[in-house]
Amino acid sequence: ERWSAIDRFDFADITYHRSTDTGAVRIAFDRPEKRNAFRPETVDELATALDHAKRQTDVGCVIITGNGPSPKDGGWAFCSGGDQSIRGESGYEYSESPHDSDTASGEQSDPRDTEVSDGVEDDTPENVGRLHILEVQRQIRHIPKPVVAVVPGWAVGGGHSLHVVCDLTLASEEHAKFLQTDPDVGSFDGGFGSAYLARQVGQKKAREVFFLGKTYDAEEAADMGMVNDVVPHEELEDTAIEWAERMNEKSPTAMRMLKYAFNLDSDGMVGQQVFAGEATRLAYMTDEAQEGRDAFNEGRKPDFDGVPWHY
Ligand code: 2NE
Repeated sequence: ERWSAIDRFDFADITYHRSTDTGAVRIAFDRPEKRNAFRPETVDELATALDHAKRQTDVGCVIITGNGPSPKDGGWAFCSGGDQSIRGESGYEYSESPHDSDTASGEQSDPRDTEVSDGVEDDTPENVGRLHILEVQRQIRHIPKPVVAVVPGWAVGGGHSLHVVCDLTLASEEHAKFLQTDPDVGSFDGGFGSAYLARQVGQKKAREVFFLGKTYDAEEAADMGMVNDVVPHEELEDTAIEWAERMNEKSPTAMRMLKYAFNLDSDGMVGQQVFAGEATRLAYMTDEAQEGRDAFNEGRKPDFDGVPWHY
């Protein structure tokens, strides 16, 4: 009753809900028997849901979590990273018939579904290994509203990096566990998963996370500075909704500008571009900018007389 399904999508690896109380959506990994490991299909679905969430102008908060417990052993997980069982030579591979009836058929069409007509070269992309979870990391980073990682269990490998890149992390007191296995499986997130983590917890601790591969419980992760709060497992979702309600009471423009301001010093020129885009949007809303537009459209010189040079 807290959430209602957004059923315009036919997702197989995630679930996607809208809060019935406040402007929040809940995107959840839904492969609990694999500790919510992601495969390329999962990543496509995440990308579709995040893009949809971005466009909802009455949604001010995105919650990313993992469904559970596992029907096999009762274990909980946020996400255990890339599914190692379908990892090929250069990345994670789609299954043989990736978009069968039991897989995603969201609004975004599968780029490999290109029709081939006589005389037209088959430009269906090959099923090469994918690492496009990194594109999802950038979506989380650039979506103009806070993203909260709600961690009900294991956050491991690429799943750990996903919580790192989210704006806030809320963890289950009993079940949340944080672990970096990247170098155990010959992988390395050399971007946000490590460098941005170091900005959160400091260089020594971030190096410890990767180099020693220790498992941290929720309290330890909070003490390190990579988790904002720890609550009893049964209170996780209510707390996430409370956070969403608090954030939804704030000025959307201020929240968006703050998110991009926080990103700016670790996003380089891209961060500047994103921040500047929002500054341009604000400028477009002024009489001054509208006079510039109108003058062009009316074929006259713009009249900026009377516009103050603010100081
Ligand atoms: C997550 C962890 C620590 C859980 O351990 P435990 O003991 O609670 O569960 P168990 O028995 O290991 O796992 C339960 C089932 O889930 C599967 C397991 O194989 C097992 O399956 P069954 O034996 O029941 O059939 N499972 C769990 N994680 C999986 C995974 N990632 N892929 C496929 N199957 C998985 C423990 O399971 C663990 O350490 N998992 C591996 C974590 C890992 O190494 N992830 C990949 C890191 S690299 C990455 O994510 C990445 C990146 O760094 C950059 C770009 C893209 C991806």
